[in-house]
Amino acid sequence: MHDNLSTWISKAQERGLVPVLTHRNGDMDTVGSAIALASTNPRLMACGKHLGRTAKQLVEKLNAPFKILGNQTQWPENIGGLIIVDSAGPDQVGINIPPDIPICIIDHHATTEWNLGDGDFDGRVPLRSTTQIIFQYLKNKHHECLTDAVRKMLLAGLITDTGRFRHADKDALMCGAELMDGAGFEYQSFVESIESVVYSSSDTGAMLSAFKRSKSIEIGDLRLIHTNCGTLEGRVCSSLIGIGADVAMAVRHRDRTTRVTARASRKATKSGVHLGLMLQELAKEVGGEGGGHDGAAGWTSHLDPVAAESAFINALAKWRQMHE
Ligand SMILES: [Mn+2]
Repeated sequence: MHDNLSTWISKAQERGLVPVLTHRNGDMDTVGSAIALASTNPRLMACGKHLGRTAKQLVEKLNAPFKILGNQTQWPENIGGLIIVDSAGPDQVGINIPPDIPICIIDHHATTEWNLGDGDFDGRVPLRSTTQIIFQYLKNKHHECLTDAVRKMLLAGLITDTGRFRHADKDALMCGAELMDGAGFEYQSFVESIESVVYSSSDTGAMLSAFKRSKSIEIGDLRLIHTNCGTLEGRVCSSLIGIGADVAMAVRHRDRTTRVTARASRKATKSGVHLGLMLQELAKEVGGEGGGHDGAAGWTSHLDPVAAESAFINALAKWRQMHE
């Protein structure tokens, strides 16, 4: 795979610029992957719709090259190819993908909505984070690019996507160790620096209100806690898992779009819950786009929030009956 990826990239950069586009959530895995990969060639450019909190902080601290694309982005004429990292489908980047340009997908999600053609490159590998795929490629093909800054980008993506290694497996742990092997910085201080994301008092207030509105229901042997909130849904859901939910779900409604964010405990996924596949199926049935991992997934649709909430609860009950 690494030889083919390297060939695809060199052909693309001969034709022109090669944007490396991130998922619109701008999380550390997608941003770290894009910046690390873009460091291998001057014609590669890391860019995307948004930088999440942790990613923004690290990009600023390391002065890493990343271009935020506005809503009216006009792609330059001379694009030789487009690389998209950590996104399970075209709608997840939040920007229209120019037609008739070869694309390269590098992703680790369990579900996928991409339709790839002849000149496209399929770099999908079921690992715990996209940064692992990028690290393996750099290790084999561009070892000189593994500077401390690039290692930090990759490590931060690995740490956040595995929930501080709680959802890691052997490969993810080994990747962490390899990233530290030869690094000129200390692991503990680095973790402390990326964990020190400061929440504003309005963020904390929004999360507290979301907890107050939370409702707990039993679906078979599963305890579902669900709520709605306008920001930091992922953080709210993982906190709800921390207080005893098997599955946590938060609904956000903005600009006539309803976003459902869901998390499941390891106990739940081991007993057959797969939120990514469940939400992918639900989106096919009632509309919108859904997918992700077994324990972390999302679904965006134009349903009203109450309808989306009950659709999720029904889907989970149905899934439970079929996959227990
Ligand atoms: Mn990821």
